[in-house]
Amino acid sequence: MGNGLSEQPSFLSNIPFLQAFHIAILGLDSAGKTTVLYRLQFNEFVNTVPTKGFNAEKVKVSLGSRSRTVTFHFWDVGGQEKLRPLWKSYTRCTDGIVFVVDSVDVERMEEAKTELHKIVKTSENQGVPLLVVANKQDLRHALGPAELERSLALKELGPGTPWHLQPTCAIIGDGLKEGLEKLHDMILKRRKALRQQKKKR
Ligand code: G3D
Ligand code: MG
Repeated sequence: MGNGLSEQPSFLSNIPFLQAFHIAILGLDSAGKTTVLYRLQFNEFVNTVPTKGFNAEKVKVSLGSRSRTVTFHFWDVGGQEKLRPLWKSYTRCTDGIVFVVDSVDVERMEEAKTELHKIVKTSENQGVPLLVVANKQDLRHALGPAELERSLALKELGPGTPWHLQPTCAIIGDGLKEGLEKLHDMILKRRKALRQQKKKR
């Protein structure tokens, strides 16, 4: 399995608007990962069933005030406990991680935090931009961004991991585009920094 970039001639990787970005969508089961994916792909709500393995979709999204079309390869990986060891394989060479959280599932917030920190801190994922999707904001009792930032201990991820927390409602699509814009910006910034580091060597 390779990421989109490895299939592209190297000159294309220097032209940001021609690139496809490889993104792993992770999170506990029932957080809303597949709903996020299909909302982005079809621009409508799709009734989901629990994901047994993974869903892979190539999605074109128009981003920014100039409506640039950006292609993302999303890998939506099942979040049940027995599937989580697979997450590592899907984040190998990934450009970004989307971690979806059910903002009302207070009981499993500690578990979500543990899984999030585990995957972000693996050596392959050092510095990979992270979008935390604080989903199900339409529900009463949903935790707000500040509470989620604290509960998930996002500040403890350290300065090496660029992250953004985005409140969303995947059912109607609220917040998803804004979140992707931020992720896209973080990815481009990281690539630029990596290119500059390479030149200095
Ligand atoms: P997963 O892929 O992370 O396992 P799913 O999660 O996308 O299958 O979603 C799990 C359930 O959460 C689904 O409901 C889905 O409709 C619901 N859901 C997803 N996003 C939102 C949201 O923003 N708000 C609300 N209220 N519900 C959401 P069912 O009933 O099919 O289990
Ligand atoms: Mg799913």
